[in-house]
Amino acid sequence: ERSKWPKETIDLWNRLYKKDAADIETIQKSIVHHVTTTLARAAYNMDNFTAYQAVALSARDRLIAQWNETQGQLSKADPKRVYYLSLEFLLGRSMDNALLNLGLKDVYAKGIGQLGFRMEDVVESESDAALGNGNLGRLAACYMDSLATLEYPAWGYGLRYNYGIFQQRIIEGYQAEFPDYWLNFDNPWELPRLDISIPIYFAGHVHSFQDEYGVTRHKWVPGQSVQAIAYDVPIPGYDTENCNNIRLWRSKPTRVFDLTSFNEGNYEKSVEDATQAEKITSVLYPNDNTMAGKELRLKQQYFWTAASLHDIVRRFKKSQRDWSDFPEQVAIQLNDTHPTLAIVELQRILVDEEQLNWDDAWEIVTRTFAFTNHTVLPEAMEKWSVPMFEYLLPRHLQIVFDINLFFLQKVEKRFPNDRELLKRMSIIEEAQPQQIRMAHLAVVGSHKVNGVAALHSNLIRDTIFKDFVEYYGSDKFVNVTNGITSRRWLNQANHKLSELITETLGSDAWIKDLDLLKGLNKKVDDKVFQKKWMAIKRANKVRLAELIKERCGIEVSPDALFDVQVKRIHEYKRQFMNILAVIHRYRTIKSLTPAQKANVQPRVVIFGGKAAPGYYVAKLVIKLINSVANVVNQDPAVGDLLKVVFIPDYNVSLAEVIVPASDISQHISTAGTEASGTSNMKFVLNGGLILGTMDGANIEILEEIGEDNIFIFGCLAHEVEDLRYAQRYRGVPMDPALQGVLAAIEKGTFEDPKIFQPLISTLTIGKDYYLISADFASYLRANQAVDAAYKDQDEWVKKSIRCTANMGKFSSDRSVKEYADNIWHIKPFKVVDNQQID
Ligand code: F55
Repeated sequence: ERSKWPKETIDLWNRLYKKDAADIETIQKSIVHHVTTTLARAAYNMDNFTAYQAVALSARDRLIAQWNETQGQLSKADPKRVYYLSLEFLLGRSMDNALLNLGLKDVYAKGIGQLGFRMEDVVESESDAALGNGNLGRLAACYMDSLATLEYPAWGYGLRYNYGIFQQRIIEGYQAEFPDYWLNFDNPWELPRLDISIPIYFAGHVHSFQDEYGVTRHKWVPGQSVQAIAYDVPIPGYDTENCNNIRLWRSKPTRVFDLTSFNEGNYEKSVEDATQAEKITSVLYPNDNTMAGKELRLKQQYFWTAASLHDIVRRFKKSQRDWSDFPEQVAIQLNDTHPTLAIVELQRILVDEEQLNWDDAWEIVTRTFAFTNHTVLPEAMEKWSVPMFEYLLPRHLQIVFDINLFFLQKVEKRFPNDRELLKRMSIIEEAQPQQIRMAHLAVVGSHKVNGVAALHSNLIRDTIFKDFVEYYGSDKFVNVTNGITSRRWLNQANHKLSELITETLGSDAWIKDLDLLKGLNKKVDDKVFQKKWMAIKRANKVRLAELIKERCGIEVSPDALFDVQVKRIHEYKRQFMNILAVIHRYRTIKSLTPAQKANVQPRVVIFGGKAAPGYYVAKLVIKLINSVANVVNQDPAVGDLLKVVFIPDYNVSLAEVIVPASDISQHISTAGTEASGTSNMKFVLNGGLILGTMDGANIEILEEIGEDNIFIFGCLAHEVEDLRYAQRYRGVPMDPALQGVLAAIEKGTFEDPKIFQPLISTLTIGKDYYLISADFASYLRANQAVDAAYKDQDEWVKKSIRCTANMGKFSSDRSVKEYADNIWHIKPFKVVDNQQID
């Protein structure tokens, strides 16, 4: 025990334990030290990747020091903490961010420059940590950055997948998936905690008995066990000593169980069991916004929530407080329904293991959890089949049924004799077999439920959670509009623009207070400033053009309008509508006289994004884009007037190059389907304009930047239902321009039309669920408005500056503060730069 050490021992520690100085020589020494010892390389045998590893190890030493200091001071003060449970953390690269947040970017750049390396090359040697599908996972990463920067005591909990989101290659125009084995080379950004090993159980049966007071109690007698091993990823805040943590769990076989099968003489089975155990954290499920319903996925969810809760409860118990204080010390945020089992697991711990009575336990549980919903799409709603759930988690199933029973009894009391209402609100769906509705369980087990943009939060109140709003009252259902971190998405990704902004505002305080960007509004008409602004955009476009040349072999002109749609491929996001409009544009250009062609605004249409491997129609969209690109890009009648590009393997670090280079980006989901969108925020923050629908956060972006600086088209969310109805039952004809486009595909303009038949049939009258036909005419008009506006470069630059200037609201610092104040009720805890132990 440290507190029992004699004074001399403490003094000795304090003399030896000194934070490293941040001068160039100390830094270089530490890099060289890691090259020659940790990496066992000679200086002359060093490449960019080795340099990256050495810099990473050197930065990591400092992160560990900050991490230790933060966690030590937190343990002592023991303030309320928030735990962010997310199955996905899409962190991307770490090095640039770590150096920025440590405040050591410049000195490291100089240091390695003198050692013969360029910082850009070293930074680019790092591969992405891609433990996420899309912006649900990226949101978690932005929130972790903001939590640390705002000095909130917060931990993330997730899984350490061996394989992140698959790597996408395009083969003959089709998506092909390849494994992303990102741990091939050691990951310097994680700290393995091999000593933290938590047993996690599955299957078995429930033992019921009477306790000494004659009360019936239940005990789970599990049939299988695995171990959860902790890996910690330090998350430093920007310009602070605080360093938070993301704890990722990895599954490992349990020794005892191996030996049991081994002793039975069944060696093969013991090895097989071990393999099954390791499989749990082997791979990230690659579906976004669709539910797969696989047993292994349920195992992942329980493994992760049980390990995390075990850890949280252990930390709470150290303080020897009363259980009723638990919600005063712990807030747990559920990132979508994926961690909803945590609600059941905490109730099980409190009732079965800590012997609390049901109602006291349930009060603690519901005061602890809050739930973020990210979608209203029916196919994305998580449901688990009762038989499968019962086999893996027999005791948890009983608890779910009890939670449901007590809940429905209360509903019945408030709204008597309404069987339809009970059926609608039940956590159990009466199907064959029965299904557990995880969203209902999450609502019932939480004290706050939030959507991720104003429209979306209103929609969930009016649709999927309508009955619950009536029962609980509307205070439980709140909005927290998503945000993005200005550190990664402006300062790092667009460093030149960032420098111009700092120079113009006279300070870099905007990096931590994004509303300060408003100061740029007074520069909108400043010609010198405009020129600098456009020069930076052009340089970013040149950089992207080089990347396109290198990765796709396509030559594009940086003087053309860069039109970008990068995001997961999904029918509701309507990449299909985009490529159909590109075909329309192509056909129009082909019909023009040379004189008319001179007036056409040249455009490069850039696509990127992954389709879920089992999502056939989405994969056909990728094929169509590539087929169209093939024809258009080689047509001499078109030349530079139109180029079409599909950039393979879209990921976070590609986004960091693409986002700052866009003139227009497309966020064109059918109104009411995109919960928020966050890339829309990234593009506008970087001075790119939006072509979009009145959906998700587009609406709030419009409110902030003004309608003159955004191109909006299409039907509104409240019109969607009527439009679908009209289409289905009143035989509304297909848009004529769209008919022309489909005819062109069908006559074989872009490869064998048979390939695309399943895609085209999604537009059959009455089946066009995402309303491409209904929105097509206004989409084409909006595209023309974009062309016209871009031709007026004097006005365009003003729009671009106004975009950036008015994006302060969309900082994830603002979002996180709203969560902290209104949902978690936690306060910042400032770590003091104290290098002494005591
Ligand atoms: C991943 C797995 C499952 Cl099972 C379901 C959904 C996902 C997923 O990746 N969802 C996702 O990314 N949702 C998005 O969340 C963003 C952050 O809130 C929103 O901006 C976006 O609108 C929403 O689609």
